[in-house]
Amino acid sequence: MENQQGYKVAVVGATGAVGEKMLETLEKKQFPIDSLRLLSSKRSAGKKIYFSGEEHTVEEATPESFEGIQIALFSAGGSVSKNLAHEAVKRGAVVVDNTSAFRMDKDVPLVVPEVNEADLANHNGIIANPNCSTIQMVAALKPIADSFGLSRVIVSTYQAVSGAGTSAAEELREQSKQFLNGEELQAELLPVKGDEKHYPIAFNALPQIDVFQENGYTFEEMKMINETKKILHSPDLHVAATCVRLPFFTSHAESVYIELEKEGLEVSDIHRVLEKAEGIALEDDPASQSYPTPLSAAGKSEVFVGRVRKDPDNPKGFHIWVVSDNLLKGAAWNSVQIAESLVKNNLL
Ligand code: L14
Repeated sequence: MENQQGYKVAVVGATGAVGEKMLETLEKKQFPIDSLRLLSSKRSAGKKIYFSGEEHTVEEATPESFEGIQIALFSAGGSVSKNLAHEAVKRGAVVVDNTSAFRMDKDVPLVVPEVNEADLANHNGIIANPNCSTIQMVAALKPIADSFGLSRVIVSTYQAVSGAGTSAAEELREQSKQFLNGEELQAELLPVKGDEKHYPIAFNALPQIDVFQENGYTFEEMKMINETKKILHSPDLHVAATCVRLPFFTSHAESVYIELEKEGLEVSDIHRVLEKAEGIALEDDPASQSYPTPLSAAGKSEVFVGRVRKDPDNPKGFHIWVVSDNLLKGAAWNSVQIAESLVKNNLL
């Protein structure tokens, strides 16, 4: 590492569900930090957070907060990123942004290091961290696409409430108690904060994550569609998504149907490339009922893959089941991994 002292790092959204995991991940992966600035909205300013045994006071994020900062990890919502990311860049920081604010911008690399690390070389100060559901899916698809060619992806997701923040997790907790006590369920937040209608998530399944678009898909579904094509450099790839929220706290699961260019492959062929792939853990043995679940993946960095099956009617088709911790590989760990990669490749 060039700078033995470490880097001047800011975390924006430090008190949020992802921010908390970013700090845990920086600590756990021993990212070289010289100084750490914790930033948030005005509402959370003043809170105390311990990092590596030292107390830090959270400050309100302003343009001046980024004076002297080298790496800024943003996860405080799209509007904060739109207001402050360029201010940070202007002051010399490289921004890793975990919101949808810049993901589809042409001059912003959208990166999952195992998949398209080389795209970082073209950054102009901002690097976007993809959507959580997209990250785990492309991590599993990339090695398969490289070996066998990929022409179509149809995904249905089973997503945890923590993706919508700590208040959504709290809503699930409260509604679960209400349900078990035979009380009426109070729905105030999900499926989308501020949207017109709210539905209970406890003991339910909601086919809406993020707001509806004009074409009838939700924004979460369109993020998966557009981001997948961008990350895999495959504008012609056919991608369709249905995103569903389920009542568990951590990890997203995905049922992914893929159509390959190559015909007549076996499950063992798919297993072979996944076993060798970086960041992927294959857990697939029907004989021993081995497959990943949201609970088994929670707290882990890997993307877990199981239930690989041949389509009985399409010689190019396969089904796979992909599970990963949405706050780790889906957010915090991927962002820190991008920061590590920037350091390693002298791109700060
Ligand atoms: O686009 O509500 O990064 O679970 C990912 C989590 C949007 C919200 C993103 C959720 C967010 C989504």
